Amino acid sequence: MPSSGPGATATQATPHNGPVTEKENEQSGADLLVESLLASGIRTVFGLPGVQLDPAFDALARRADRVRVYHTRHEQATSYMADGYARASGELGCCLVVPGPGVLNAMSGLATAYACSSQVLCVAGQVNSQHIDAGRGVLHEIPHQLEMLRSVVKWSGRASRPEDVPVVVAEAVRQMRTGRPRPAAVEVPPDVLDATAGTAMTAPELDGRPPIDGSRLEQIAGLLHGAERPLVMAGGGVLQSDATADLAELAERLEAPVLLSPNGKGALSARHRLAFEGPLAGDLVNGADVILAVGTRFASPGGWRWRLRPEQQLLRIDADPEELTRDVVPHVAVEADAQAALELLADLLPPRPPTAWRGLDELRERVRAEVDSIEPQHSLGMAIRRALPDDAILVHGMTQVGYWSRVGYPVYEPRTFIGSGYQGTLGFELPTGLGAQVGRPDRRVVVTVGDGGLLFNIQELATAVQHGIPVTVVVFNDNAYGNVRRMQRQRFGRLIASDLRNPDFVRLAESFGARGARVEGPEALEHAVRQSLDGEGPALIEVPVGEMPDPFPILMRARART
Ligand SMILES: Cc1ncc(C[n+]2csc(CCOP(=O)(O)OP(=O)(O)O)c2C)c(N)n1
Ligand SMILES: [Mg+2]
Repeated sequence: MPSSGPGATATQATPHNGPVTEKENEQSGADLLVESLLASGIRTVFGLPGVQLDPAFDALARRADRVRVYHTRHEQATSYMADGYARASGELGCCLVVPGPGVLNAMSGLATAYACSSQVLCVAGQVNSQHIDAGRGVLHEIPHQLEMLRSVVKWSGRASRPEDVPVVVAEAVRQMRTGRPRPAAVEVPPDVLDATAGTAMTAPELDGRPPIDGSRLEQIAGLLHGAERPLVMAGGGVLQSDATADLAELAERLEAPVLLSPNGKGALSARHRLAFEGPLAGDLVNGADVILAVGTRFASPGGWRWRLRPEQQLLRIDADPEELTRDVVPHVAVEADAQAALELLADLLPPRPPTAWRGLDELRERVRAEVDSIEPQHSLGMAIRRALPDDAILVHGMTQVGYWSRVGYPVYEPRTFIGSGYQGTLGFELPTGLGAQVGRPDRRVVVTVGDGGLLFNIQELATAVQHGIPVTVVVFNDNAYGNVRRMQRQRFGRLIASDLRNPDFVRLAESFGARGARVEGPEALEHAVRQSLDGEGPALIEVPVGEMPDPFPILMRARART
C-alpha cells in the first residue's frame, strides 16, 4: 500500500503495461530500485547494509559501474552525508538504511535536511510485507515506520509490489524536485526486493510547478520601483534554486541592499557592495519601506518572524505556499521557484531613480566592528577563512566559533557554507562535511566542531580514511559542552553534566589513519589548515580553547530592535 506524507496524495501503483510473458524480461524489485535511482540521476548512495536490504545491496554490487556506495559506521552518518552531498552539489542525496533502528538512527539527518530544505531521498528497509505493523516482534520491526518517517520528510511512500518501485521512487523524486525542495522517503520490504515483475521505468514528472502569477509579479515590480528604500531579504531558497546571478541582477537594478539569512549566505558574495547580514539587520529592516523576501522564512536571528510597521510593505516569493503566509501575511505573495521569479522580475523593472538609502557603507562598518568584537571566535574563524580559497566549503558546527560564523564568516560563493539550520543538530558536522566533500571533490572542505559534537560521530573518521575523503576537521576543545556550561553558570549558578573528559584527539585521529595536529591560537591555526590542504587524506586539527564569551547577545540583538 503506497502511502503519502503531509499534504501529498497517495501514489497508486500502475498496472502492468500488458501481460508479461517472458520471465527473462522480468526484473527484481531490488534491480528496479537501483534502475529507478539511476533514472533519477542518483549515482551515489550512502548506506549501511543489513538483512532486509541484502537484495538491494546485491543489486548495487551488480551496478557498481554506475553507482558508488559509501558505507558508514552509523546510520546517522548516511543521512548527514547525503545532506552534505546534496547541499554542496545541488544533486539529489540518497541514503539507504535498514528498518527500525537503522531508520531511527538516520532520522536526525533527515530532520536536518528538512530544516535546511535539502533534497535527500531515504530508501528505508522494512520487515516482510505480511509482518508490517503486525506486532510479532520480527527483527527490526517498529510499528508505523512510514508515519514516523513522515514527520521528517515532505513525502513518503511504500512499494508493496516490485512494479510499484519505479512509481514510488519517481513520485519521491518529483516531490523533492518540485516546489520546496525537502527530503522524501521510500520504503521497500525485502519480499518486494526479491519478487520480480516486468515493468517499465517511470520518469519523474518535473513540470508540475504551478505557473507564476504574472500579475502579482508585476505588482511586486511596481511596488519595488516606487520604493524609496527597497530591501531584498534572501534565504536558502535562493541557493537551492541556483538563483544567485538573478539575485545580484535584481539587487543592482534596484540598488537595494540584500540582507542574507545564515542559510542564505553565499547567495550574494560577501564582497558585493550590497551584501549585508548580521546583528544590525534590524536597522535595514526598520529603515526599509518595501521589503522583498525571497526563499526565506523571514526570520530574525532569534528565529522569530520580523515584525513590521503597518506602513511597511512586505512582498514574498517562495516555493512553499505555507511558508508564504506563515505568521506574517505579506502585501503580495508569489508562489514560485526563486530563480524563475527573480529572472522575470528583473525584466519587469524599468530603470529607477536613486534610492533614499544613505550610509550603507557606514552601516556595514558598524556591523563588522560589532561582529569582530566577539573574541576569540572572530580571530579563530578568520584564521580559517584566510587559509581557504574562496570556493572552499565550510561546515560550521554547533560550537562557539560556528555560532560566530553564521554572521561573521565571509562567504564568497554559493553552496560553500553549510550548517544545521534551525534543527541545531549537534554531531552533524563531520559526516555532513564528508558528504559535501564527496559531492564536490574539486573543492576543499573544512569542518568546525566542538569536542562535544565531534564525539557524536567520531567513528566516521574511519569512513573518511576508508573511502579517501580528504576533509579537514578543526575541533575546538574546551573539555566541555561549552555552550551548555556557560548557560548553566549564567542562569543557575551551578554546573551539571556539561564537563567532558576527552581522549587525546591527535592520537585518536592517527589511530584511524588520519593526520592529527594540535595548535594554539589563530596564527598557528591558519598555518595548520593550510598545511592540511596540502597533504593527503583527512586531517584533524585540535585547538585547545578556554571558555569563550557569550556571542548571542550581539548575534541576536536584531530581535530586540524590531
Ligand atoms: C543532538 C543535540 N543534542 C543536544 C544539543 C544541545 N547542545 C547544544 S550546544 C551543546 C554543547 C556543544 O558542545 P561542543 O560541541 O563541545 O561545543 P562548545 O559549545 O563547547 O564549543 C549541546 C549539548 C543539541 N544542540 N543537539
Ligand atoms: Mg566544547
